[in-house]
Amino acid sequence: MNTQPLPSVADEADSIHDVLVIGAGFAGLYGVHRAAKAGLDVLGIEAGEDVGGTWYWNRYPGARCDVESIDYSYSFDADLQDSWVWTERYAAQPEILSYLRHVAERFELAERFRFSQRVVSAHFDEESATWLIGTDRGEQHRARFVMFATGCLSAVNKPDILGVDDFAGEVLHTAQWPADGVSFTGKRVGVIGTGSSGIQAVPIIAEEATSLTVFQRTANYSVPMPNRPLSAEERQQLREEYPARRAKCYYAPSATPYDSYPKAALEIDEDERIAALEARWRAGGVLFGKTFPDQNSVLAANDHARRFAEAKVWALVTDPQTAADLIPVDHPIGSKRICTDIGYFETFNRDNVRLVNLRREPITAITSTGITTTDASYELDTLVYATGFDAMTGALTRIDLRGARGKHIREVWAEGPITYLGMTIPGFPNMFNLSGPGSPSVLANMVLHAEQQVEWIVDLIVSCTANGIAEVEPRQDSARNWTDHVTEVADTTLFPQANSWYMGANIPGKKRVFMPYIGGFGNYRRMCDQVQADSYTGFVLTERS
Ligand code: NA7
Repeated sequence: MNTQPLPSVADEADSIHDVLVIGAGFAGLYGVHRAAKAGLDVLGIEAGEDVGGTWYWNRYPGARCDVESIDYSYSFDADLQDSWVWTERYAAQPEILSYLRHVAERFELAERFRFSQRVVSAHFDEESATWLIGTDRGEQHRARFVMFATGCLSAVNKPDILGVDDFAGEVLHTAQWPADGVSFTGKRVGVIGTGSSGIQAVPIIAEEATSLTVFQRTANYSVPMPNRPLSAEERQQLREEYPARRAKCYYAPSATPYDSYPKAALEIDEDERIAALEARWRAGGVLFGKTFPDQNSVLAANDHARRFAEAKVWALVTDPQTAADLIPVDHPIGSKRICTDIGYFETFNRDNVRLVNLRREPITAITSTGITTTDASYELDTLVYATGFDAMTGALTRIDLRGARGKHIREVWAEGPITYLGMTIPGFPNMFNLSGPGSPSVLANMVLHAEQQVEWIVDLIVSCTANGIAEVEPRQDSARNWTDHVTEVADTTLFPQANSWYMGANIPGKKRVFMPYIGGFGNYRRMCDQVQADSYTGFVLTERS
């Protein structure tokens, strides 16, 4: 927990910072560091007691990143990159949190943050061209520019089920997990949700609990995570390869160094296809979702990968009805974020684990003692919600965020999030949203993505400061064109066919639109660089006397 002395609130309310950064995750920490390094007066605000963002909140058992640790780490400082030792190929939550604490300490970032306060309002004051930010502690802070580094998977989704507040036992959400951990020993546990979080937590909870009941609304595709410790020799080799690896990632579609199979699935014969799928399955993780270049755009190509993954489930799960229930029936493989597991399907062979298919027997109510479905009552001691997030837009739309002329973000985004370059919003001058809708975001390695955006934004703020620009705002037409482009590119893929959180489909009433930019991180970076090189085309830059 951060214990650094902070300026008094009274001091704060009167001063105008150059930049406010909201959030102390990967993006926010680097935002503060980069802005401070550029000589800007920067203040960070964070809802948690400490740094970490996603990795602070998601402490559920089994939480692990599905991008390799050596890629899912900062590249901006060679000494940091060289000196930090990742112990596993895919880092678990505690190690990523330790890494972020180390970064905060190394670059003296924690003292620039006010912790344990959640931003509840952000209003643009046209008179002074500044943002006024209010927190749930009653503090107010003012700045010329604001960066929302509030995460795309941070606004927790707890479903509105009849009787949701009636359960008398322990209630947990994977994204609000107690720091002290939870004991499942001797407990009858229920987990609602089978996305990445549920799929990671289930095998571990099953080992400890007396019984585990998994309530599944939609089956998900999941690929084994080939995790293992990294040996000293491997680490040495990786260190030597790092510069070339990073250089490739900076312009790669997902900001990771892997390519798809060199031929399309439909160009090759069955033997070659199976060999390629098997190799990719063994390589493991989310990469299976793009084994072939045509896999996410041509349904027939996707079907090959889908059938291959389904055969794996049949081979792993003993009970035929359970195996059938665990196989998705409603979306192409990869069009919902593919999950990465350690022993998920095998867990359903345990005597103490059962799967409830909510498509066959929907939940009718949560009661004081458990969950009632149309077919049965399940008695529980502990109820775990692994029900995800109001992704990509929720962190902004849930606060009182008003831009110029008092326009609320909920009004401006009512028909889906409109952005320019995924970072800026028309009507919201001097405001930047990191990893937001309209950027590659969740489709890329989020750490390198955060570095790219932060550097671009800080360059823009420095340029405005140097040139007497008081306000920078994207033009309405440039935002419209960008957002249309985001949709057009998505429409060339199979992704819009799934009821995913990418589409906002998991939140009742949310506009159905594919939110991240699927045109590739490298292409996105080039476009951002071009806008900068062209003196910020698409923006209105306003001087003030
Ligand atoms: P996800 O992937 O959004 O998964 C949430 C799960 O919760 C999913 O299986 C949902 O089923 C289920 N859910 C949500 N609401 C309900 C209700 N009302 N009843 C039953 N089941 C429900 O969130 P995660 O936290 O697992 O992962 C989010 C991302 O974090 C992940 O993709 C990685 O990028 C990291 P549904 O599919 O909506 O039918």
